[in-house]
Amino acid sequence: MDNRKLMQDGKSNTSDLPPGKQSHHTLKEILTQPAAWQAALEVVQTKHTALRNLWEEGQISDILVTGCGSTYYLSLAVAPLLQQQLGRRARAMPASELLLFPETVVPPDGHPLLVIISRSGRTTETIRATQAYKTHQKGPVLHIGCYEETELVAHSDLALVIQAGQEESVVQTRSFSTMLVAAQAAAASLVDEHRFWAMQQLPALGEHLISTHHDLARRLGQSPRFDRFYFLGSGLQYGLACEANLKMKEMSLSVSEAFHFLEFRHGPMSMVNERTLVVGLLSETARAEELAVLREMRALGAQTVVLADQPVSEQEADEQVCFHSGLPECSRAVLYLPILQLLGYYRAVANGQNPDQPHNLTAVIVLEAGSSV
Ligand code: F1P
Repeated sequence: MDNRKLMQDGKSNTSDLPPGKQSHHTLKEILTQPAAWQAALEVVQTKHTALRNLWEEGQISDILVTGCGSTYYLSLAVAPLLQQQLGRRARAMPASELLLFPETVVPPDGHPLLVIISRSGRTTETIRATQAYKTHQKGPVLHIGCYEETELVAHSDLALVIQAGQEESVVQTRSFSTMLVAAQAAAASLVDEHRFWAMQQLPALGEHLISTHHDLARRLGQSPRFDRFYFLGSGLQYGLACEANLKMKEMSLSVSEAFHFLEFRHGPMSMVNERTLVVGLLSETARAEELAVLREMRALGAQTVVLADQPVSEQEADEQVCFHSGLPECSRAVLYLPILQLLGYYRAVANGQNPDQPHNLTAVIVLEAGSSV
């Protein structure tokens, strides 16, 4: 893109330091994210009345959820959750699709709510998509982000801004999980106050998960056995599998992909061998079918890791991360993230990469005024 002007979002570039001396913002941000989840719950609580008014007065027919990169994958995780919880058709798309091909993603009629997810609130294609949507649609706009006083906040009817999610690292980790908690809490607060209050357990559950399984993530991330990684997730977990894949790919430059569980059999499993790590983000709904896929990949030589709320038998997987939350699937998606983020972080360090400043990437893609995208 000849006139694209990439903006460093004031990030400190630690790659100038010798590898052993780099202090990584990314690790600190991964380890401190549970505290930011508490802040997200408090923001949703303070905005509850405004959220309810937006929902009840908006005569919402559909829900569109959009973002870019990590926040597009967050949209993929949020849209099915909103459809399931709020009983409206919900669809996720990259902001560039909403901007460039609106007739292929915006319903021809009705009164859609547009949920705009953006850590910075400054990504040009997200802003332009929002501006175009407001010009042509009569639907309200809800923004979920980490910065106040941005263009996206200005274009939104309501903004859920969690400043505690802000990061020094280019890579989204704490911001991603914090915005996910805000989205899940917003849905819960609209349909079931008990479910919203039950989410107060998430920060403590996250702290316990990190302290219990940090070593597993480091061991697998540093293992020389693996030269390819596959993240499998279905239903509410597919978007999270895509984000786990992006963390591995952008931080460590590894061969890595995400698939729906059963889709993996239809071709991509041809890549599976003894140097493969297959990570399964288990659901409750399709647990048996998902475990069958993992057993097959193990038989092909892969090492398998299961992340689930309830434990599996040792015959089902080589390693497992259990949340033991007892929370419904729609409230606990964030618990999959910290260990997956740590896996990508330790792989990056093992590969001699600087996770704070991934190769070729910047914190925000800001295009010059008047430029084409
Ligand atoms: C969107 C985004 C990030 C990505 C990178 C470049 O930013 O694609 O998801 O990790 O930082 O920008 P935002 O709109 O969520 O601020």
